[in-house]
Amino acid sequence: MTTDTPDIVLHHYPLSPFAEKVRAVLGFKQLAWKSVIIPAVLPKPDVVALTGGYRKTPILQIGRDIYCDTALICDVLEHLKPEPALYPAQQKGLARTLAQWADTTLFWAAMAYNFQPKGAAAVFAEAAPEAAQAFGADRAAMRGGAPRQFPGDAAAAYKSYLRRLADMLESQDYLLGEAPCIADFAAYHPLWFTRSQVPVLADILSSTPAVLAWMDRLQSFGHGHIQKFSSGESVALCAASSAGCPLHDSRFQDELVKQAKAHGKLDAHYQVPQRYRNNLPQMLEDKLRPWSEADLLPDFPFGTDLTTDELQIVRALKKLKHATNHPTELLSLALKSFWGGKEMPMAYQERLGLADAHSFRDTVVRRLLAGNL
Ligand SMILES: N[C@@H](CCC(=O)N[C@@H](CS)C(=O)NCC(=O)O)C(=O)O
Repeated sequence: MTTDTPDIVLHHYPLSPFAEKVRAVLGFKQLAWKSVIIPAVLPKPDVVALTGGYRKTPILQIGRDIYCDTALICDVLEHLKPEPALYPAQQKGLARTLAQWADTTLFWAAMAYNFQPKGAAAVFAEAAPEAAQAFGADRAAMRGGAPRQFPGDAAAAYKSYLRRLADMLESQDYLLGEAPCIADFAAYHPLWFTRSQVPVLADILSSTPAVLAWMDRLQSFGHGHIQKFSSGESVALCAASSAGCPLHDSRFQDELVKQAKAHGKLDAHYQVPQRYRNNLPQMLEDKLRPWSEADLLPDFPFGTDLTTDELQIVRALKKLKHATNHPTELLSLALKSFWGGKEMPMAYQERLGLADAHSFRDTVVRRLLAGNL
């Protein structure tokens, strides 16, 4: 991994198909990552502490940021390492839509097929009977008591979906072309479960050899470079990253660090690295100036309900507000206004409630604004 790629931590367990989707994407992108093994059933205290309540698998952690749901996780990985791409330029919408179908319709049919009594017995062959019972009860509670599809119905649907995939692979190596995309990884993981976790039921795949060959191709990417990590280490990483985040406004960092130290979330000697201390509005303004001056950063890129007159007033008010904190600016503004003799249009005066202004304060404000319209 290059030094500017942050630590990627995946919280998962080996048997999880959705985790296999992400592991395969990590392999495709040849990323290095830290692996935290989490429980497959509740309770999961460390997981819910990190997510704030979400219990599903997998979750992705980058420093103090936690990403739930594999659709989002894949977006984040694409952002971190854009090549090789998961979202083909010309087919982004199609790829996402096909992935969504695979993560839902295909997944549920496949899992109902995989967990028919023969499959469940194979999955829990080595486990204690209580483990199988706990798993069944946990998943039934997750489904809100709703039954799984009947195995016969699930098998019929699964077969028909496998044929659809085979059709797509007739003249190309991957579902949408010659390179894998998000749709391939989404369709792969439920089938991976059938093939590797319930081989007693894997015969269903043999009538679509093109699908098996495609699975081999996806499997050959591997899982990337894995390093073991404990859940305690991941919680510590989260705590240690909190104040170092480059996104925190530097004006609030000292107070945040003080609070985090008081609550034992940060080491008493922690100091925000110098490179994050200049995260100030002025710094952003300076960086963006060339584009603002070239008129490439409109104030309201998505449009505004304000009229042109109102926009002009807002600009003048902003200038005035800024000047009140900068005495020399205020002085030159005042000189310009009082000697310029410019009048504010009546429509503006009315809009600001200054049309009938007689007090000294209102008269000064009206003059100051008029000079800077
Ligand atoms: N839409 C979610 C679905 C994740 C999901 O259902 N994962 C299963 C494991 S494959 C799960 O969370 N099972 C319960 C658990 O692990 O606690 C995603 O894409 O991440």
